[in-house]
Amino acid sequence: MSNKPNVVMVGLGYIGLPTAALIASRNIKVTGVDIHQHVVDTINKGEIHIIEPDLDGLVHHVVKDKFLTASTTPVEADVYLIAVPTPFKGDHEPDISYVESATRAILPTLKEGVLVIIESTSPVGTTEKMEAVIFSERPELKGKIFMAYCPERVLPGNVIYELEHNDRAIGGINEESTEKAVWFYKHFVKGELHKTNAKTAEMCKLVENSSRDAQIAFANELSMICDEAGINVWELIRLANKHPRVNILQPGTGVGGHCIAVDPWFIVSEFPEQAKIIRIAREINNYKTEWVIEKIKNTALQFELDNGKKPKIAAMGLAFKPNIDDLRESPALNVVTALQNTTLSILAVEPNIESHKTLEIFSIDQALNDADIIVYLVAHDQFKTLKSNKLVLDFCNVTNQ
Ligand code: SAJ
Repeated sequence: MSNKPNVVMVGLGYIGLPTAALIASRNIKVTGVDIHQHVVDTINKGEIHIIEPDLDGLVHHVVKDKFLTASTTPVEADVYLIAVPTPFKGDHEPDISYVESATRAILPTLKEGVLVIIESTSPVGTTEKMEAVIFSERPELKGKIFMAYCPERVLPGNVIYELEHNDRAIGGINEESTEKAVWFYKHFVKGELHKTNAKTAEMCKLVENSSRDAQIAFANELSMICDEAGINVWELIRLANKHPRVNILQPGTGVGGHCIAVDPWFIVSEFPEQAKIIRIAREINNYKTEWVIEKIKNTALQFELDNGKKPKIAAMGLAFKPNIDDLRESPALNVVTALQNTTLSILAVEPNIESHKTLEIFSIDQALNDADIIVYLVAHDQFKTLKSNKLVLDFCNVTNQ
């Protein structure tokens, strides 16, 4: 393998594109592969099709310098990375068909000595399954290529920085593969590269997000207990966290995003007997969103009884977490959608977006002015200094800061 490898990145989404651009920024030739022609065309123009701070400038630069090109078909390379989605099918079972089709797509271009790395969040055993796919179609490559699993662990909104600086767990199908993958990541990662085997690396990714999910579930459960008990949950958590070995996270509208609410199911579906806390944490966090909806409906009902008219409700925040514009898998959006299916009148506010395809977006001022009840669903910075003498339901502790 030459000193600077040629790279193919299959999947140019939220992880694949920033990773491809970062690698290309080290003057390494990267061919980004995506099945969507419009994605390929956009990138080849030096533009991007996703929202992520600092990514547009980086992509523009590496495309202009010809280190990154996009294509719908893979080419020959030294290193192949797979970063395609792994959605659910049926009852929360992981669907690895995209990983398999990506593997099959690169099959004809593989040659002796190449390194194949899967980055897609995957159920335990996926790398070994893909190894079997490759060797059943190309038996002559048995023992002659390297394969590893290396999950990304970047925070949406801070992807470029974290891709470069976070530690990584790297697990090969054998030791030579692990070593080869470590050599490769050293080209662009400044964080520590931790060696393990493929299965452990696969499980590591799932466990990281399950751990966070379970901790958030604990906070959400506390919030519902405190509501019954007449205790301010935020004060309670602040006080409990004064203990040197306690660190309770923050309750909210529920858990959203594309990772934490998804990955724990990969463990539950594979290990249903053992994965008890992991399953119940998922259920609690989903239930918290239902609980919020009920709370708002009951408050609206009481308002109507007291005032003889239906209230207008300002729903403050639609994103899946504070200070981003990403509405995918958002519990706040689920709350608003559920309330819009009732007879209640909802003024949706999301200061980080200008418009939405189905919802009318109101300005903060208009919503505060027109609404009878203000409901805080996401702790955006823009909400922290707002004052109102209306009835307030704060599910994310934005009014006490
Ligand atoms: N949330 C709470 N309370 C908290 C913290 C978060 O309710 O105290 C909610 C957020 O509002 C949001 C959800 O949890 O709805 C998830 O937000 P997040 O910021 O915890 O995580 P993500 O989904 O943006 O990114 C996670 C990260 N994983 C971990 O922190 C363990 C990130 O490092 C992963 O790379 C990413 O998942 C991924 O791609 O898997």
